[in-house]
Amino acid sequence: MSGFLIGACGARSELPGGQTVGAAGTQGVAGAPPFVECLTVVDCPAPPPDQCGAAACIDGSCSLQLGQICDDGDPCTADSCQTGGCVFTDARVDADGDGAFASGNVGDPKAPLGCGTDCDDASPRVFPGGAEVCDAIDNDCDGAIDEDTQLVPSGVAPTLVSPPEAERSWSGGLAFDGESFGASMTSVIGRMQGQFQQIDRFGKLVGAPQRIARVNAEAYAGPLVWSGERYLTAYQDARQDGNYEIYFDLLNRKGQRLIEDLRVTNADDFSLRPSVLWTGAEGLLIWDDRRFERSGDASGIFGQRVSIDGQLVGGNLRLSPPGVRAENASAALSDSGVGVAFVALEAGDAPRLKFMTTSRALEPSSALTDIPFEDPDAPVVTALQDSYVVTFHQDSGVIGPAIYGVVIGKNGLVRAAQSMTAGAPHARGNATYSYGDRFVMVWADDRDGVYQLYAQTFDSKLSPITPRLQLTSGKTNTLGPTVAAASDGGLGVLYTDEGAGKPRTFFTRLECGSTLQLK
Ligand SMILES: [Ca+2]
Ligand SMILES: [Ca+2]
Ligand SMILES: [Ca+2]
Ligand SMILES: [Ca+2]
Repeated sequence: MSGFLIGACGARSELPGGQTVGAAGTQGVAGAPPFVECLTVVDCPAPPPDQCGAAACIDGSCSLQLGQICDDGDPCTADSCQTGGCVFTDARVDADGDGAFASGNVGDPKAPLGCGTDCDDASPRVFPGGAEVCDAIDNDCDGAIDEDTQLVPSGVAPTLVSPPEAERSWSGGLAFDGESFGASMTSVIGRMQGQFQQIDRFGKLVGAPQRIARVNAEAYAGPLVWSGERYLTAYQDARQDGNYEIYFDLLNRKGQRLIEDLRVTNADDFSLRPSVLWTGAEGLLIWDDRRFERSGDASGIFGQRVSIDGQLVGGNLRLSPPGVRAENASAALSDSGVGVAFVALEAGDAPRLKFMTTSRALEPSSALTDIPFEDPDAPVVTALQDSYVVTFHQDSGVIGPAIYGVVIGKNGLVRAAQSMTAGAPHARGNATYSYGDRFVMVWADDRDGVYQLYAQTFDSKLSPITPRLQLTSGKTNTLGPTVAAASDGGLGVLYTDEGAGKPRTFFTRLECGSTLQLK
């Protein structure tokens, strides 16, 4: 090609009109080629986008006449030269479509072409003037998180979730998928089975309940976690000759199974009570396991990593130390790893509360913390920004009068231990939701003569920062709460109403209200 061009060119010593160029956008300078060979103008360098000018191909050589440089001095516009004149266009971007342009400007690499006021242009729930809701996010870009908000009763009657054909039903797990809730419950329909029910964020049932396991084998419904795209769940059932083993399933937002039931344990004796965590990359299961009891060793707390397409990652991992009789585990994910609380049965079957941390790969990363307390039962772990909280009740054969809490720093030291509720003969069963700097706890106590559910928000020192709210007020015991937060800041609560000998599963919710309106 170049041979043709050279052959086609005329006398190369004669400079064409205008200025010759050696590279796009530069004027001819000493040392640069005196001209660029061309067949047509498209072979020639063009002026830079923000400068006017005209290129030409004259007698096989490029010519570039440079004109006005377009610069309005405004970093929030894109400068260009079009058809011989400067054009300045608004270059601000609103990537999340909430009407507020990204903050920053062209000099800010985090917000190119910004110049707006949206402090998070990846979230339509965040913009100046946005409604602040209870979601641990600064929705109105004023630098304060969840200011002037608190949970308030919705005023809506609870929704019966378990189906009419269930002879009995108990709450299992609850999660929010970005639009609606997913609930799991243990229902007796001939035999026990785990069922999934989709519930919209106002508490209305969506579609029919789905059985969670493919095999119908005396299953207890377990917790649900939403990955952003699918639910993870784990449960125990008796399909292996009545020997309870842990299984794992993936469900879509309607509760339809996406994989074959994945067997997690193959253990002598029972494996029970799985917790499920989602790290953002894989699932973590943590459960009680008695596989070593018959060989003279103790029951233990075990863990398993699971991939998002339903494959085991590595094998079962024993988390609690050998020789410690451990059961009744709860786990929560923090920035730094996983906090695990459990009950260890010591000499004379005396229960003691223990806490340990692991990495996100479930490698134990701390020694056991012993939490001095008589007869602890049913611990629940909550991860805050700088600490873990373990909440639990007391069972010495008689249920104790309060829900208790301890704060454990990331270094494993216990910072406080105290009763968090008061005023009832008995309190039991709690569920928590973390906002990072505070958490809401839902529990059951019988100050009214029957167990009713209550909710209250506590700070990281376990001090209450909102009034206690009553969630249920029927004539029969309501127990077994499990909670999940919706994107509007509301809190869904799934629970069991024991009824008159016929337990059923219900859903209720708290709304996120403005304390300014309440005043
Ligand atoms: Ca925006
Ligand atoms: Ca935004
Ligand atoms: Ca704010
Ligand atoms: Ca907020």
